[in-house]
Order: sequence, then C-alpha cells, then structure tokens
Amino acid sequence: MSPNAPVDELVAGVRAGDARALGRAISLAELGGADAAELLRRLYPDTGRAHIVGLTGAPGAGKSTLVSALVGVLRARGLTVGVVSVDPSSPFTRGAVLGDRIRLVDHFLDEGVFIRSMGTRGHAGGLAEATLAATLVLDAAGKDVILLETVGTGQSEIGIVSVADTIVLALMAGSGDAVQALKAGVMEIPDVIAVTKGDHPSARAAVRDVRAALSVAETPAPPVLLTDALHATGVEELWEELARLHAAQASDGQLAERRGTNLVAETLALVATRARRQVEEQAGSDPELGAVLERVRAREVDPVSAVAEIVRIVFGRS
Ligand SMILES: Nc1nc2c(ncn2[C@@H]2O[C@H](COP(=O)(O)OP(=O)(O)OP(=O)(O)O)[C@@H](O)[C@H]2O)c(=O)[nH]1
Ligand SMILES: [Mg+2]
Repeated sequence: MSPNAPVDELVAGVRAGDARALGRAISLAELGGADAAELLRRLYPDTGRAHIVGLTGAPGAGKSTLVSALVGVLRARGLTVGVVSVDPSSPFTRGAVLGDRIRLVDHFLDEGVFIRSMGTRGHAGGLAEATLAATLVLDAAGKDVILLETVGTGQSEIGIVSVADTIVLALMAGSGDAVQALKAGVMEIPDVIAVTKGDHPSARAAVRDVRAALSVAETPAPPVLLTDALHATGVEELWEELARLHAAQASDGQLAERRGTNLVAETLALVATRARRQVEEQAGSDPELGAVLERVRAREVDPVSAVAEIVRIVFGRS
C-alpha cells in the first residue's frame, strides 16, 4: 500500500482490521481535508459499537498508568482496545513521545491493541477534530473499547472527552486542589472517580475526602474507587464499574440520548473552531476585512458594529 493509498483501500483495510491500514487511516483522518472527510463519511456507518471511555485528570495524576493497567484487564477478557492519548501541551504527534511519557510499552506488540498519541501539531481542523476522527476510525475498525486519555483539571478538557460514553476522573491521593474544585462545583462531575496511586499512605483519606466533597453536590455522587495501577489493584473493579454503567445506560436509552447530545455539541464545537480559523485567516488576507480592522484601530468604528460587518464579510450574512 502506498503512503497515499486511496481512500477505498484504507476503508477496506480498516474494516478488515489491518493494523497498517488503521494507522494510515488515523493519520489521514487527523490531517483533515477532503480525503479525510471522505474516509470518515465511508467509515461512519460502522461506528457506534465501541465503548468509549474518557480518562481525564491533572498532569501526573496517573492517567497513562491507569490506561495501561486497564488495557491489561481488557485484553485478559479478550477485548480489543484502541488508545488515544491527547496531550495539548505536546507539539508531538503520532507517538513521538510514547516511549517515556506513556506507560504502554507492555502493549506495543499486542495486535489487539492500537495506540495513538496526539499533540497539537499537524491537524488542520484542530486537536478536538483530530481526536474525534481518530476515535471514529478505531470504532469503525471494531475495537471493543477505546480509551481516550487527556490531561486537565475537570473543565475545558471535557470538550475533548465529550465523545466518550463514560468519563473517569483520575484524582491523585494527596491533591487537595481537586477536592476543592469538586466542593466549589467548578469541576464537571464525571461518571466514575478513580483515586489513583492507591499505594500512597494518604490514599484512603483521599477517598473519604472526595466522597465528602461530592456529598455536597446536587447531582447524584459518582462511585469513587481506589486504584493502584502500578500493582494492578482496583483496576479490575474500575473496569467492572465502567462496563456496568455502560450496560445500564445502553438498556435504559440514556446512552443513545447522551451520544446524540454529545454529537451535536461536538459538531457545533467543530464548526466554531473552523469558523474562527476562517476569520483569522481572512483577517490576514482579505482587504475588505483588513479595512474594517483598520477603522477599528483608528477608533472610527466601534468594535460591536465592526463585528456585524466582519460576520457579513466572512460568512455572507449577519
Ligand atoms: N506509587 C504509584 N505511582 C503511580 C501510580 N500510578 C502512576 N504512578 C506514577 O505517577 C507518575 C505519573 O504517572 P502517569 O501515568 O504518567 O500520569 P499521567 O496522568 O498520565 O501524566 P501526564 O500524561 O503527564 O499528565 C509516574 O511516575 C507513575 O509511575 C500508582 O498507582 N502508584
Ligand atoms: Mg499520561
């Protein structure tokens, strides 16, 4: 297969579960553009089968270690796994930093596991679009479970994990900040909270603190589990909880509802990203738009009036 294998070949390869085709398809999908759009359009009917789990948490919270341990649990059950590790702080893409940053080396040679690391560069449509595209391709390839790791503290990164069916927040024992954020209600409530590094002396106290913080929230509190991914303790239980939640949501219709809501939100967010890029590009090249911005600079037009004019110039209507 040539590096520019036609979309047909990639679609066939992905459907057949060919790992090389899968890698190329994800690269193409990440890149964005017309071929990527065509690829996704063709693969989309095959998606919607995977259980997509989002894992989020502060830098160093133990997400990758937990992902790696979860992969072990899933493989022991005969399930195939896709891993997408999103690091907005990294300029690298395609696994350039896999060796040291992501603790998944144990699974590199396993054909039932496909791992992709994504940084900020090389995505015409932005990181969120690339992440969604990679997830769809893995789903179409028939991966049973897709683990989506992204760094964050509980707010903006939910955007990236919004494609997930179930969201795990990794909180590190001894990190009081997260508990404060939960208390203050600024943190989105995930489906499951994993208190990581369960071997830490303060781990049990951390679980109690998190539960106490959650008890003041208005929404029903999610389960709080203690995991020690280094020693594979509590990881089996975490998977069982995720699978149980997923099955319950699938049977009472909540899953379809949530997926629908997520897809709409995701689509609008992608439109917003694209619209913004278009405005920024045009600001540097379109003389008519440039003239409006010059008038703003010279205080000849107020910014609010300028917005209406710019929207008309860029999108053709106000
Ligand atoms: N003692 C102990 N250490 C752990 C455990 N899980 C992770 N660690 C350590 O914590 C550090 C960070 O772990 P990672 O899994 O890389 O954390 P992360 O959240 O993926 O980090 P970023 O992706 O860089 O945000 C590493 O040195 C791990 O070895 C655990 O269960 N117990
Ligand atoms: Mg990590």
